[in-house]
Amino acid sequence: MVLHHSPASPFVRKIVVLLDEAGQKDTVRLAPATGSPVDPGTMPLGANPLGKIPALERPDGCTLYDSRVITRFLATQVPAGSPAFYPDGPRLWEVLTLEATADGIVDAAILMRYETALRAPEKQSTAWIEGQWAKISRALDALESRWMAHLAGPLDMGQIAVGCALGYLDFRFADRNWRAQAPTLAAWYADFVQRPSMQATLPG
Ligand code: 99T
Repeated sequence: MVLHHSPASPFVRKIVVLLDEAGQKDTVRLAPATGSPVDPGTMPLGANPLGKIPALERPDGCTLYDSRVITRFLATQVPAGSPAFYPDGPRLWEVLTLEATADGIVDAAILMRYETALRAPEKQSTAWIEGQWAKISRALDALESRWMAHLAGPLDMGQIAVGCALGYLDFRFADRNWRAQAPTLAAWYADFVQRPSMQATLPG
C-alpha cells in the first residue's frame, strides 16, 4: 500500500502511529506530498480529488481517505494481539467522539496556519484566527475536564488522535502555551509522547 505522507501532518501521523503500534509499518510505502489549498503542489490529486493527505492507495481496493476512514480500515487489518484501536461496545462511541474532538482541534489549527502562512498580512482576519483558537481552547477544556479517565485507559485511536493534535499545537503554535490551561492533559501528554511510535513521528 502507498501512504501519501508529510511529516508535518498530524492526520498522517495518526496513521503511522497506528501502524507502528500494531507492528505493521512495513505494510505501507510512504510517498512524500506537499501542498496547500492555494497551491496543490505535489498533493496526490489522482488519489484524493480533495488534494489532501493522508490518502492510502491499496492494490486490491479503492484509495482511502480521509484519516478516519484509513484508521478504521487499518484497524481491521492488524494482527491478533494488537491494541483494540476501535474497541467493541459502548467505549467505541467514546473513542470516535474523542478522535473527532482531536481532529477538530487540528482542523481549527490548520485553518489558523493557512490564514497566517498563506494570506498577506493585510488580508488576515484576527477575528477568524481567534475564533479558531476559541474552538481549540474549548476542546482543551473538554479534554481536561471530561476525558482524562478515558485517556488513562488502554491505548485506542482516540488517545492517538489527541496525542497527534497536541503535538501539532506544539509544532505550529508553541507560543499559545496550551499547557497553561490544561495541566492534567499536559501531564498525560508528557507521558504519552514518550511512546516510541510518537517519538518516531515527531513533526518536522
Ligand atoms: O487542505 C489542503 O489543500 C492540504 N492540506 C492537507 O492535506 C492537510 C495536511 S496537514 N490534511 C488535511 O487537512 C486532512 C484533513 C482530513 N479531514 C483528514 O484526513 O482527516 C498539513 C499541516 C501543516 O503542514 O501544518
